[in-house]
Amino acid sequence: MTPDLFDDLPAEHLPEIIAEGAVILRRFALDRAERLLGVIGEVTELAPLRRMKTPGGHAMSVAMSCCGEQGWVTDTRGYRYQSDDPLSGRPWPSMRDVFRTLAREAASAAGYEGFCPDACLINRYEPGAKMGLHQDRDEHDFKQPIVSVTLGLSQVFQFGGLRRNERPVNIPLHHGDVVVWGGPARLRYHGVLTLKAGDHPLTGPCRYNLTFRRAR
Ligand code: MD3
Ligand code: FE
Repeated sequence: MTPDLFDDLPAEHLPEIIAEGAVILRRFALDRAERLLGVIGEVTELAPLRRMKTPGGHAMSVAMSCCGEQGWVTDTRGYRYQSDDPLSGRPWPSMRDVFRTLAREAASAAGYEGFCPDACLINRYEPGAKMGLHQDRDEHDFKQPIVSVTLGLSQVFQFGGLRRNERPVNIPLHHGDVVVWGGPARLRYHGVLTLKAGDHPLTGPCRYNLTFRRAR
């Protein structure tokens, strides 16, 4: 047997380049998953998870909350970032250090130095929940990357092209996986398939996804 070139490297965190500008860091957040989930609990006590309405008037299947100086909202008036939680009329809970540090470290591991997010979206998927193909284009500067973190149940991510009609590639994301999207991948269409029922030791029947962004 020929020894493999990568045998001595830890199986963890090997960057997997899925397209120019898009890097998967498998299990990158695993060792801090329980702390991240604790912070999700703390934030969502102040800004509860809610199913917002799309501009078309349909309730999204994913429940969302935010922390940071800016939060992403949708209602019949459209999609936007704003500094107040529309449920309470008060500022979103502040960005927590564990969150900020993870986002910065992951961006740096993917080649984006100095990432400083002002928004973290917290998505909670329960069985049956999904997110259709879309672009993230409500942010001010598309040169800033987005960092995403999966916690709990696995879910199939769909990674498309720069045009909606390009067929997406399916990529399963698991507990602790982090993906960084920047450069030419920043405006790619993407979504997630319907979450299947399951039971995760830390999150029970759901998947959480954190996305760190620079909105302004
Ligand atoms: C690719 N969330 O909140 S994260 C979203 O799993 C969103 O909750 C999904 O799409 C989720 O907007 C996917 C992965 C992701 C996030 C942003 C991207 C992939 C991206 C921006 C550009 C290209
Ligand atoms: Fe998105």
